[in-house]
Amino acid sequence: MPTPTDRTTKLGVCNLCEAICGLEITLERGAVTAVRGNPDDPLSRGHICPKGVAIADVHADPDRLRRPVRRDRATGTWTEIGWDEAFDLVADELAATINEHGRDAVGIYLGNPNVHSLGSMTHGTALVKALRSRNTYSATSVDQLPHQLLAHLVFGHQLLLPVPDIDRTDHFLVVGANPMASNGSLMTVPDFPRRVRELKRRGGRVVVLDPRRTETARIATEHHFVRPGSDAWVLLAMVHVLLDDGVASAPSYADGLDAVAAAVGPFTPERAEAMSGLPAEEVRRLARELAAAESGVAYGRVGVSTHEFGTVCQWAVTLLNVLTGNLDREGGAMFTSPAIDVVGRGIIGRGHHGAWRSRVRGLPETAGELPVSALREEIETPGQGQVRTMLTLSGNPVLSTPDGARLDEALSGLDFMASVDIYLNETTRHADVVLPPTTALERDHYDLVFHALAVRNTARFTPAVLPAGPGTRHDWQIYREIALRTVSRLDRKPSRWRRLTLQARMRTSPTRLVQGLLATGRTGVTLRRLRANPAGIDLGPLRPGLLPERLRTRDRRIDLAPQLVIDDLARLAEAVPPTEGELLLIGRRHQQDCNAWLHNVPRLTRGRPRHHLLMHPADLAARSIDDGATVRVTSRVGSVEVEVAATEDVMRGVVSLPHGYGHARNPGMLGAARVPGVSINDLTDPERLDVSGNAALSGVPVTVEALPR
Ligand SMILES: Nc1nc2c(c(=O)[nH]1)N[C@H]1C(S)=C(S)[C@@H](COP(=O)(O)OP(=O)(O)OC[C@H]3O[C@@H](n4cnc5c(=O)[nH]c(N)nc54)[C@H](O)[C@@H]3O)O[C@H]1N2
Ligand SMILES: Nc1nc2c(c(=O)[nH]1)N[C@H]1C(S)=C(S)[C@@H](COP(=O)(O)OP(=O)(O)OC[C@H]3O[C@@H](n4cnc5c(=O)[nH]c(N)nc54)[C@H](O)[C@@H]3O)O[C@H]1N2
Ligand code: SF4
Ligand SMILES: [Mo]
Repeated sequence: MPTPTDRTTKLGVCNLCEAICGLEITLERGAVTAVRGNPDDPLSRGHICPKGVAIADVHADPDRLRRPVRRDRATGTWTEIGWDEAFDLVADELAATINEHGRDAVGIYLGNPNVHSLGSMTHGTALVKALRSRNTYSATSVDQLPHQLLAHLVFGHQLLLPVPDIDRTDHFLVVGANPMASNGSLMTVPDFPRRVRELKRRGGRVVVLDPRRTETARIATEHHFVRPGSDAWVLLAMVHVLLDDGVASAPSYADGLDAVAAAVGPFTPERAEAMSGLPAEEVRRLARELAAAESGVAYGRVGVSTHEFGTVCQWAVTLLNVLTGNLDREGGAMFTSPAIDVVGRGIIGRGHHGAWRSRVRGLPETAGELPVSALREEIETPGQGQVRTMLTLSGNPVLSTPDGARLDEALSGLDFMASVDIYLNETTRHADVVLPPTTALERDHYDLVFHALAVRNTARFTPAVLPAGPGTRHDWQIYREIALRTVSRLDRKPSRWRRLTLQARMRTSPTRLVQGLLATGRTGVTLRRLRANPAGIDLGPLRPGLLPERLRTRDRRIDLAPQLVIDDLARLAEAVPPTEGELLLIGRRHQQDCNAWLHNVPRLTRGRPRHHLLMHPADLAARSIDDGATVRVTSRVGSVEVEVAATEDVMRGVVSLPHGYGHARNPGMLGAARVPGVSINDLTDPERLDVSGNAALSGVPVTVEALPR
């Protein structure tokens, strides 16, 4: 029995999703024995979900990597190597590729956890910049690229993203998002369930449009099915109704209302009905109720971002907020005022689009990244600029990007691959070297991104809860070594001044950088104050009236009708209504999963299996398939075999597979035994793209057939 003196409590933070919950962590003899939500956290107010409770399980996981490992290409066996050897090997190979084949021959993929780590935000981005490869890819283009492109075009900065003011709104229109499971995205909203209860208690309404009756749909005031991929029609028809009714108005700093009216003219509620299945009268009512609400906000997320018309959808959502007077207003779509203003101070760039194009398919870059749907062909197609060496940083594109099965093959043909990751996964198993950083509990954290997207202005600095394990390296130290050692080996070195700047930047710890950024900020929040208030400092609710000053467009005005979006409407207008009997595939998230990982954590994988293909009973009957049968699902690019589960929670004509499954593809993969199932991205199609280059993962046409017994 530990004595009371062995037990200490420290405040921590969960970095697993965008909700950034504050934690209270109990330590006994140096080991974590309990994790709770911190009730004193001004943002998360004690909220925690099952993943947060399990955060220390990742740290304790014996399968997690703690030392660099090197793969013997002949035998496939992995051996631990020293850090110096690993850094030199990676730097030698990166530099050799660049010296021989040019910078673009190094491909880089950045996965989702980069955004959740301070060291990756400060030093990982600097490494990527130092390598200056046009073949830079990330999870952004299977996620929120349409949001970023639209924010760049309309508000002048890719991260100037308005956030639903959920704590004060009277009407919350949720399109293609499931915050009850995801805890919110591009809307940092810990404790979504309680905030929704409060919203409804105030008499507010939550309206959900989703092809599946999700956990969020269940707690909503109303839910409507919409056919996957058809939302642009519905949302533009709602804009059409506002304009027709004469209730639409634009703020004085906005231009282009006439162009909007002309553009949405053809998108009537009747055509929306034909495309989406949502009755025209309902489309009209939804538009009118949003406009009539005291305050209201439309919000569209992954379901309408990973979409063939993702950018049009985000444009329409923005128009609904602007034209109902709800932008930059209490209870509407509001901008944050974070203690470290990554947008206003230009710490993250405004973004650009089409500055270069992918070599094989000619797809445009956005903010320095090419669409990850193009990665496979850039590795496989010979010629100048072919990707020969890959560097992946905290990601698993084999499971998370379209046609992952073929990317899997392509990765095995590389000259060299290095990965920074805490696990061997379906992607990093192809690496020659894997460099594992410390885990979140061993690192200091200040959230540069999610404070800037939160439903309330707060600031919080969390010192590492656990000491870094012996002989380990933080992610920023790994990035520092790779960057500095690679640059020093280049034939064509950057200028002396650039090298000195890089060295200075890389040698300053993330915490020191945060300290400097706070000291030069305008909110009066300093690192010293944050250390004295470890639960966080409350800076109050989101503030209205920040526009037009906060705009980053050159003229401090909003163009409501960006040409790129208007031009894409012709493609939308050509879309054809669905055919009888067709099936469209969508994804889903569960509260206990975290994209393609955490599947090695027993307490999150226990219980009923959740890998099934969900399908409507009538669609099953039409194909004489029994509930529970194993079926073959086939798309243009591939096919998988998986058990089916009948449910009326998906609309007819829609089937759903969870995203991030499919560890069984490689026997021996982590979590394979615990988590059966297949990868949805063996079915998704890299040819289906939004105008932004984002993958259209939603609404993939598939067939489903029973397998002979
Ligand atoms: N069909 C379909 N595909 C999707 C989606 C979908 O909804 N449907 N969702 C998309 C979205 S929104 C996203 S964000 C992507 C995610 O795609 P990815 O980012 O490619 O995949 P993750 O599963 O998040 O991979 C995270 C990896 O990071 C590692 N990791 C965890 N913590 C750390 C750390 O602290 N340091 C380092 N170095 N590594 C760490 C984990 O071991 C894991 O291997 O998937 C996308 N793909
Ligand atoms: N528990 C958990 N939380 C997470 C994650 C996780 O993996 N697990 N991942 C994190 C990440 S990286 C992200 S980006 C966020 C994502 O956060 P959300 O966007 O809230 O997450 P999803 O559950 O993917 O919600 C997408 C919804 O869109 C619906 N949908 C699919 N296609 C269409 C369509 O064509 N039209 C409409 N209207 N709806 C459609 C789906 O049925 C689904 O309910 O979640 C984050 N939080
Ligand atoms: S909601 Fe997100 S941040 Fe909060 S405990 Fe769960 S995973 Fe962590
Ligand atoms: Mo994401």
